[in-house]
Amino acid sequence: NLSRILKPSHGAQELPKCPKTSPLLGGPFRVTFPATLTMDDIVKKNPYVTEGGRYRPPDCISSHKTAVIIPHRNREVHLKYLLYYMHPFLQRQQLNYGIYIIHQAGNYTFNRAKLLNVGFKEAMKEEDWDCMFFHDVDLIPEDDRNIYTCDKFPKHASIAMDKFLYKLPYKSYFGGVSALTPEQYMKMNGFPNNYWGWGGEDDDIAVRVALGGMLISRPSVLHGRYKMIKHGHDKGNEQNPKRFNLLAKTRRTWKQDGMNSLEYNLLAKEHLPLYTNITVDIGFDN
Ligand code: UD2
Ligand code: MN
Repeated sequence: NLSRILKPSHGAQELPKCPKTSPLLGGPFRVTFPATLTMDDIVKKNPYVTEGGRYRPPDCISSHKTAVIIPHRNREVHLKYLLYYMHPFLQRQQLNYGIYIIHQAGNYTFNRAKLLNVGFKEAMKEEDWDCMFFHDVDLIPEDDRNIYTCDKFPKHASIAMDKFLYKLPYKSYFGGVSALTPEQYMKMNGFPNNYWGWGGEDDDIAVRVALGGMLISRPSVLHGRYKMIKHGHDKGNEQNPKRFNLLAKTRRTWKQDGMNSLEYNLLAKEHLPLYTNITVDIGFDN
């Protein structure tokens, strides 16, 4: 039977499964910020990254599908350095991954948690991700063994940051970088939509984890290390004066406010060489 002989062989299906621990992992690495780096340099350094900032290992089948979701406005330089480190870092972990930048359009007050909700929704429309990493643009991991996969419980990954002298600032701290499966995310109705400006939303998310009946998982303090690129306070992200009042009400509001009440206007979705850029109008506080 000729047709059978000529059937194209699907190379990808013949690849072996990736090993449980990637042989490409190193340990700690030094994070510096080369002055002349351009986006084009980063593209050239990552020949296996495909449009939209997607990657799968060329030589084995990974059993992990991780989306990295980054809230963003007006931090182009931070974004460049994050991408410079993040792509090779995730590749050494042999993950299938995609990077999404959620760009808040306009000049209204910034809303990190709502942008993360948008990122979750839009990323899940594209692919059946099994783990979402919610990632500040200015945090660079410093150790390969900080594995970007999800745990049994929502994971807080950035537990040891240089700005807090590599210690957890307080016990329920959940800011910076966290990772949830879609199931964990939906169990807590996602993140709050009503924190406009700086602060409080990360604590609200930690409370939601508990209200959703879950614990917080953390990597080893030796591995969950990050450098935060130094920055001042952004214009348009002033401290949110309502944050304490909002936090006091989370227990009563979390079931009404979150993924099930999310409204936004998608303005653009671009599959750029190093990431998928989602530009969104999320409205404003009233
Ligand atoms: C802390 C938390 C952060 C968040 C914030 C309070 C750490 C490491 N992180 O960060 O997760 O809870 O407090 O809201 O402790 N952003 C922009 N453009 C802006 C403003 C913010 O892109 O104009 C994004 C960006 O990804 C940034 C993130 O929002 O990393 C958090 O804002 P921040 O870096 O100004 O706040 P920071 O460092 O106090
Ligand atoms: Mn920051």
